[in-house]
Amino acid sequence: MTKSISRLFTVLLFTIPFHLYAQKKQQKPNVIFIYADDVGYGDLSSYGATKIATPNIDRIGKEGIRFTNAHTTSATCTPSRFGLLTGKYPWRQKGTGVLPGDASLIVPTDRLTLPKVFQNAGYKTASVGKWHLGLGENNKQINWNEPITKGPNETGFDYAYFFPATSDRVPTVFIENHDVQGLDKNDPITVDYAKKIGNEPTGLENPDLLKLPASLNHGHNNTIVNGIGRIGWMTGGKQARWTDEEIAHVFLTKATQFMEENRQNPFFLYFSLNDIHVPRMPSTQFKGKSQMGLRGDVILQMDWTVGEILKKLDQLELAENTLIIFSSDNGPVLDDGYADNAVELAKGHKPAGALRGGKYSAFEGGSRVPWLARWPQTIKPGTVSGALICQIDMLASFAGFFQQKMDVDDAPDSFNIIGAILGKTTTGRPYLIKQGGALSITKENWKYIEPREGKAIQELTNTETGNSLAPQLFDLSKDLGEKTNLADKYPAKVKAMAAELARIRET
Ligand code: NG6
Ligand code: CA
Repeated sequence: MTKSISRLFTVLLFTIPFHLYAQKKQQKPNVIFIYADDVGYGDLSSYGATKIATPNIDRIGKEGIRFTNAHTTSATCTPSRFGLLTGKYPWRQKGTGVLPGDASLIVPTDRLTLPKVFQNAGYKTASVGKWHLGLGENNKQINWNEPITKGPNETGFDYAYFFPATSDRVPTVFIENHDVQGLDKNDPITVDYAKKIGNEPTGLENPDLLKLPASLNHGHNNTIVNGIGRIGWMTGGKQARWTDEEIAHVFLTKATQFMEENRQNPFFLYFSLNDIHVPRMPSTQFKGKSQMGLRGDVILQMDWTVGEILKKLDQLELAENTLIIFSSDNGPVLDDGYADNAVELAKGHKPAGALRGGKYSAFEGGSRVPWLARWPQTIKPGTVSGALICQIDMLASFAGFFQQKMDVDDAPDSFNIIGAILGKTTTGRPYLIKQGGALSITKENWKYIEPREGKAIQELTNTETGNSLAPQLFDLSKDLGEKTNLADKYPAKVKAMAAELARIRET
């Protein structure tokens, strides 16, 4: 009841349907959501980076809008993507943490999803790039040698070209819709995450075969593919295995093909980049081109990729009526498993900018991310917005934009804030719950992180986790870096925010 009232309220308050935006009678806008991996709040020149330049991504903001208070739901990939596609906080569903490469699909196939909103509006939809939301039936082992039963196609994407999990996890293959690409039936694929299978070299036993050594103690030392030790073991599928240096180009080709094929009709492209996740393996074009080693090189590669998408929009004469959004799935990390010297070579570059923490953290560094958007017909160039927005709001915002009705059970945590997303208002969502390890709630200028057991520093990645047995309260308007815990000074505020967090958690 309360939920439906609040939904009605937000629909009335924030709905600005599509026809009010369109200046002349025309086709609905194409929407491209570019989802980079592990890009921090300080990694782009438009967000203050000085040691690396990202002119193409910055251009989106210059010709459109740049957000300073935009967020993921979570500080890692799988839950953030789950939130984006379902409009539901990932912590409401078990098993939404970082998934292995052989996990079952965790996005429900019988509920509204972000791509289905676009399908319902008559769009062609595609998912190109990293998937990391599981595949196949619940608790059933995936057979990689047959068509894979459930995945992006079943959750709302007409077309999909992707890899299953992360590039540091097996199986290291591309899948088009339901089928592993380049598979030789006489060399079937087997995958295991519990034990070694087959007799191929592993990073642990054959470190001499590695072109990119693993960092100490991170793992990443199972089956070696393309000279890189992975998480998990695989056998077979030799011909189907990717070359890491080609991933960015392969995904870009598939993305631009989809744009070309759909130039005559509205499309939604979810373009989920492999960059800048580990293993950072730039193509020859970008090797050694930054002054920051491999991590810098893949930032340049990512920026180039975005530039190619912008070029393609110009070539197809689609730029004017396309909303293109760039964001990231979680905050930055330097050492995430491979000895690529990212820490040493950062030389003063601050991947999280002024924020505390990074990937895996409950502090802002984990989940406050870049978000730039351009839609020339609608968004005023050069807008900078401090509206509180979250990727989880894409679903209800676009449902509102198309004036679609949603069930109360659909996207329960998604707000229709299309006005903020398109820069028409700076009123964003009223509050936001985020997940590092601990949950936090942000409302107006205040952020409360609930007490949580566990280490204050995750040693492997040298991340401040935000874990503390004491409640933490920060005034983000004065202390974006979350340096001064004000919990003792404002006990009533702590109590109120803890109660609100508990209430939302239980709804
Ligand atoms: C972690 C991996 C890390 C990365 C991450 C997923 C270890 C020690 N670390 O478990 O390397 O793969 O999972 O990243 O295994 S994410 O961006 O997809 O969430
Ligand atoms: Ca990520």
